[in-house]
Amino acid sequence: MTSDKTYSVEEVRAGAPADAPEELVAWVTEQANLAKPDSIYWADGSDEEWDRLTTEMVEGGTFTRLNPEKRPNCFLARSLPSDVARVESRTFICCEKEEDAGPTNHWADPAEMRATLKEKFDGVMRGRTMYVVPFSMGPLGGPISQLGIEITDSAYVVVSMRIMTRMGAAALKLIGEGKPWVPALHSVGYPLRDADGTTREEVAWPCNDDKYITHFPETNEIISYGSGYGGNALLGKKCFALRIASTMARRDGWMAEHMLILRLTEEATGKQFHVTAAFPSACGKTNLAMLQPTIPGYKVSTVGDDIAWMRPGADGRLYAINPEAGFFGVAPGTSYHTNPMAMDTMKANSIFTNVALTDDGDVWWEGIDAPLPDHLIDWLGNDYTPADAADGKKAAHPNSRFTVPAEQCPIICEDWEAPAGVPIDAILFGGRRATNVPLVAEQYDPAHGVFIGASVASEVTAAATDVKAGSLRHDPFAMLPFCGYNMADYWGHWLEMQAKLGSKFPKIYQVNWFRKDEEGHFMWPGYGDNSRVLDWIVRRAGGEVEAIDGVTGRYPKIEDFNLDGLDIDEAKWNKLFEINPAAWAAELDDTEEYFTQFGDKLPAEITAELGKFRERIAAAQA
Ligand code: O2Y
Ligand code: MN
Repeated sequence: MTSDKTYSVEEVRAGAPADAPEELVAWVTEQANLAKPDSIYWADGSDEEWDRLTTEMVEGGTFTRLNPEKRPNCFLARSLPSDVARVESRTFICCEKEEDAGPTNHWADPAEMRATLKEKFDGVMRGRTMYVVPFSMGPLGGPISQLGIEITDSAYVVVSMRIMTRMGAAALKLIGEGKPWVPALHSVGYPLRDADGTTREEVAWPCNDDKYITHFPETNEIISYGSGYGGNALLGKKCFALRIASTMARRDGWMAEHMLILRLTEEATGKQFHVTAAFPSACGKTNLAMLQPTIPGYKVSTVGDDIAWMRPGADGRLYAINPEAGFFGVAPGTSYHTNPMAMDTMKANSIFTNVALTDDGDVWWEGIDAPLPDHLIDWLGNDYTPADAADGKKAAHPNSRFTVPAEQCPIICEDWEAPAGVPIDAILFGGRRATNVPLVAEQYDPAHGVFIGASVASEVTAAATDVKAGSLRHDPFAMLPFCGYNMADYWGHWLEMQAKLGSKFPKIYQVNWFRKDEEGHFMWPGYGDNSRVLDWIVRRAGGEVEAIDGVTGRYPKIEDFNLDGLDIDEAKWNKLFEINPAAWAAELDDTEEYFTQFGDKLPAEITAELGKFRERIAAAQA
């Protein structure tokens, strides 16, 4: 029988890098004595470490090395079918008062959750290595950046964190200098030995059917159990950079948002505009972040594709950084047609999860440029032929992912790592809406902008496994699964930030690329043609063009909007902006009902916006 090892602080200290501070060593010791790993390893983020861990994972069956001629230094992982996405139903905000989590979060009492997790973590790493992973969200040492330490028993998480964050020795050095850090504890929940010494075999994708993705916003802690996948396990991303950071941001007067950041450069003048945009999951955010304009005169460069941290600068404007260092993008549908820049980003040094494998050791997914080959290994590890496709089976999981270093993006913005961020000119809110929502609308005033964000709703796709695909779900500010506190208080925080920055706060725009005609065809070409909408927005935000007052906001005049080369005449244009007052009255009833769940936390400004919206509908009906 193998007995559990007890770790002394001195022993952990001896194995730790010299600059690990005492409080960190103490925390690691405490977690080691609970989880009982066979060994502790401090990740340094080096190439040597990457090579060693990826090789070990190839040998252990977690990774398949892709053809080095086609995809150098790239790997494929296959998860279990029970562990393919974020699990919103098992995501908890643990704060003292339930009302502080609000009606849109799963709340848990912190003491009760700690007790539950203590049991789950007792011995959970037996037979495994405990990896200690220091990381920075945002450029190392930057004024908007934050530090964290993830403890994990998954080597897949370690190498993924190396891509997605600034991970390793440099982050630890800052922690050693006394900078604050967020503790993030993770286990896949699959010990290789139990308390009485009985062992079990390692598997390619260890995880547990029972999952807990927990956040303690009052103490800035994260504890995740049972999943090895994506947002559940790479704790710098949704758990830290959104749920915990949103609560930090509220306390400290900044903003943590589920937004891409892009720079639009007017080539003739060199003038730069920066836009952030919030879309619910699976609305093509990565595509917009890497947009290739179809209209002449503009160049887009990418600052971030998923998360923005924004702070007021000394000049009173709002500045944004991308806290991440990589992209964790949805593979299916990504191609040289839809997103050539993402395709070029993933040529090397990337991890693919749950995509299909070709016979020559490359990756394949539905919607990639290459036609379906005669034979593949699908995401489940089974042979896959065109007959399977004809049966409706997918070769790649719909939520399969590429994990790629942002610096490899050919259009990465030269200032993407600017520590103080880039100044924001406009903020977009979008969703996947077949009906009602026009192509673009500008806020009437700041409170209307917050109303636009609060009333975002989108047709659901595969990422949220616990919601029926195709149905419309409210997703305020695209933050529904990511806001670490009461959503109505979050709207209040936006109103406060707007009041603080006054006229320097960026104008807000509602966009919808997904409106369909009566035959069910998309009315707007989307992709690179979304540059036309950005063109109008930056000219409008800069006061160059007028707008027409409408029911949902202010709309472009057709003559101010670049439609050159598109098959969109005035009739089609009008359809893109058509308002059906009865349909909007019904939508507003639904929005109002949605808002009632927030009770008296709902800001009065939002209630007032409902009233103004009803007046605009009545005027349109008259
Ligand atoms: O399913 C997951 O674990 C990933 S979800 C995700 C990944 C990258 C960017 N955004 C999202 C999201 O759900 O918003
Ligand atoms: Mn996202």
